[in-house]
Amino acid sequence: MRWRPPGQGNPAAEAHDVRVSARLGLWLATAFALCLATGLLSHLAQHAPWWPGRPAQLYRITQGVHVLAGTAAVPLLLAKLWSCWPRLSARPEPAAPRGPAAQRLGRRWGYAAERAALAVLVAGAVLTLTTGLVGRAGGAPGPFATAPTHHAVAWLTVGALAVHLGVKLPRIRDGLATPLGRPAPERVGLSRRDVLGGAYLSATAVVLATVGSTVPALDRVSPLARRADRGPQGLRVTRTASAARVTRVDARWRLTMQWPGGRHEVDLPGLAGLPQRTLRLPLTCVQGWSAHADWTGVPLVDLLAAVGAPVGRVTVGSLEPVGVHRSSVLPVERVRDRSTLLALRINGSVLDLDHGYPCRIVSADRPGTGQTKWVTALRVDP
Ligand SMILES: Nc1nc2c(c(=O)[nH]1)N[C@H]1C(S)=C(S)[C@@H](COP(=O)(O)O)O[C@H]1N2
Ligand SMILES: [Mo]
Repeated sequence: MRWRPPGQGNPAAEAHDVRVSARLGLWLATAFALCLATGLLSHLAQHAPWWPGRPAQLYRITQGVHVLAGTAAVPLLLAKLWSCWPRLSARPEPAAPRGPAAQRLGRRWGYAAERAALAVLVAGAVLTLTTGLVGRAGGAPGPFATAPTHHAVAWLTVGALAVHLGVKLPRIRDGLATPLGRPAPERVGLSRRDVLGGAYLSATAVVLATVGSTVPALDRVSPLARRADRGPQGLRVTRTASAARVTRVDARWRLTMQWPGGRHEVDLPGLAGLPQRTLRLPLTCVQGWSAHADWTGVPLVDLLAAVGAPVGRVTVGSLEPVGVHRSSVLPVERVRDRSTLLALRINGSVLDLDHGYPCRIVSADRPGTGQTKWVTALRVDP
């Protein structure tokens, strides 16, 4: 179905016309582009050993923007789908009955391909945002792997979006270049401006409602933000000790360090007796929230030197019996960095059990998944 100038079509369809869809599409594509760029950066922060770890706030910003742009995309996508709906179900204009058979066949296949890409785009966008929201809420329970699903459907969406933009470019250009105009007098229902205004307002509202999780200074304007300062010792806790089934740490606790050809055990007074370093660092979760604290502990590299261990990749083990984040791996670049601490204190006092007592990893610009709590073992692979 070709787009008709207003006045020529159904007067109830004003809000569905291509000027509205194109403008919503522009904002939605901007939000998706931000999500893609920051998603890739966050992925590197999680997985690339060469990720610099500086500035210490980098992951906090990339992941915060990622989650906020994804959140803003939800009302934009709903409005966009609603505005395009009549055209989604439209049939193509019949091919000229007397045209060459090959041309008619080509048109039919072209149409089928475009529709298939559109189906992937709609399903992919809905699934990407849904899995993103589930991840933001802490992940799905059970074996459903939220993050890999999110990544896979995001790539499908990006591919389908590229096809869609390529096919629709002339129409998008038209739609954006045509002024919104006054509401048609015979209009029924919402005007173009109503729909756009509503969508922009909702996108702004959901961002403001949650921005405080990422930018603690704004948590007054964010009723839905999870306050960073609500928790033991003035810092929120995502995974409590009881949830991780770490109920108590007894006096026999030792940190066991192992490397090829060597092994050393140190108790808590032993660790506390080593030279300590205090750093103000953010703790950032993939869910988008982040919080700052002063962390005091032994730089990991100093600890290795003190016990005569070589420097290498370090696998960190915790007291947590099960759970995906009970262990983590620090690439050697991170181990060498003196801002990677085995932290014993938070804001000046001994870590609460919920914060990882007796010690936890805290490293600059490291995604939360690697800030392992309740550490009990370090294995060094030089
Ligand atoms: N042992 C252990 N350490 C862990 C986790 C965990 O589940 N178990 N969760 C990690 C994640 S995903 C985050 S975001 C941070 C959050 O720290 P918090 O639970 O103190 O808020 O801890 C990390 N350290
Ligand atoms: Mo996390």
